Amino acid sequence: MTIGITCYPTFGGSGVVATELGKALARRGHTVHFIAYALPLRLEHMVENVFFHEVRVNTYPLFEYPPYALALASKMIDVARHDGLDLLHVHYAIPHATSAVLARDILRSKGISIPIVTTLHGTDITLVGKDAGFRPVVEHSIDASDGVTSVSDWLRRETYASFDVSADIEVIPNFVDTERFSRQPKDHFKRAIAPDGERLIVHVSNFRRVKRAPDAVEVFARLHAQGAWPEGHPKHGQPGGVKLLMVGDGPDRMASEAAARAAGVWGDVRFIGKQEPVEEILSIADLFLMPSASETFGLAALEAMACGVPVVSSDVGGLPELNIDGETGFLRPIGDVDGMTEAARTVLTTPDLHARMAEAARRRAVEHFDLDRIVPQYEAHYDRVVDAV
Ligand code: GMT
Repeated sequence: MTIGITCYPTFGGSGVVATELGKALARRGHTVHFIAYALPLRLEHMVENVFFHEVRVNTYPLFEYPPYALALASKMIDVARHDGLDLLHVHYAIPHATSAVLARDILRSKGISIPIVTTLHGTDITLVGKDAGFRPVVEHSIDASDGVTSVSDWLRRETYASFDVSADIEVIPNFVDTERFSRQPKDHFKRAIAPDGERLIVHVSNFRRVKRAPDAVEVFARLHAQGAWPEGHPKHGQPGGVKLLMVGDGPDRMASEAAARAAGVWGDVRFIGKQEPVEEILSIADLFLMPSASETFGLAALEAMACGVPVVSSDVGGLPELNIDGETGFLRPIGDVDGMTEAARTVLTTPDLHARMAEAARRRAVEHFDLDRIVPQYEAHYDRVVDAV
């Protein structure tokens, strides 16, 4: 098939999923055309059958707000016509699904039929989409799509509960390349950060409010004060024994840095900004913290699990579909910093439990969320949609 993919090309789960999907589809013989305002972040190498079309919005003094949705629809029409698209797959409802519906309807009026598939990722539904001003547009864009998928069962239920939509939403969970995301020998890197054999805790996010990044620092500070040296270590029972890596950047970075200073753990926390390849960092992690207030799926946690890292997360949204409490890590209520600290301490100080959870995390990623298991589900969805129009 020749497939057009539109996504946000930034550090964000939906863009990562869209880009990895496009690359995987290309490896499986499809031709993929990315249509976005910038080159998607993980589209770093030239691939023979992958193309990129930049959406440019002309500025004009009259436009206080550049009409991106219209520029995107126009580019979709252009690519569909000249590159012979069989299907357009858009990630994130706003405004991508809306632009796609417009593009499809214009093309249809010219006798060209191109079905569209919309994948819902979360904040398009939970935050942005519930804005009353957007509601009718989001509902129409979902219902007018030829196929709709959601990255977790929770999001599917949430969409039906929050919106008046009747589209049949298929759950196709997010995925990870478990070959690329696997534990690599990076001991020198680990020794540089944790020279005394401290356990390394990692948080990866875009530091938006919803991620509650300062909670990760707070959990770390409490663990540090109580001590998290593993059983059998000469310092077991003493304070310390942990280091924290904060990966990513965004609005709450300063608040997180302030929390680390206020708690007196600044010397044991490193804020390292946006990083690729993240699998190298995850390869030296002992625990992943995801204290989010809302999380449709938690792709960053899945990438950690694939690298054999147990996860302590909040029990919100789609996280219980990914992180199995007591098996691959622990789930605690939003904002339960004490509970998360206790859970993290249990995993870090009990080597047997840590090894069991690390193995279970990797196994769950491989058995349920591997790219080769999930990408064919998208292909089957495309086939059904194309056959139906
Ligand atoms: O989490 C974000 O702020 C980014 C957002 C996005 O749309 O890029 O992530 C959402 O989609 C990811 C990929 O499907 C999911 O793994 C994240 O859980 C989801 N984020 C939220 O629901 C907050």
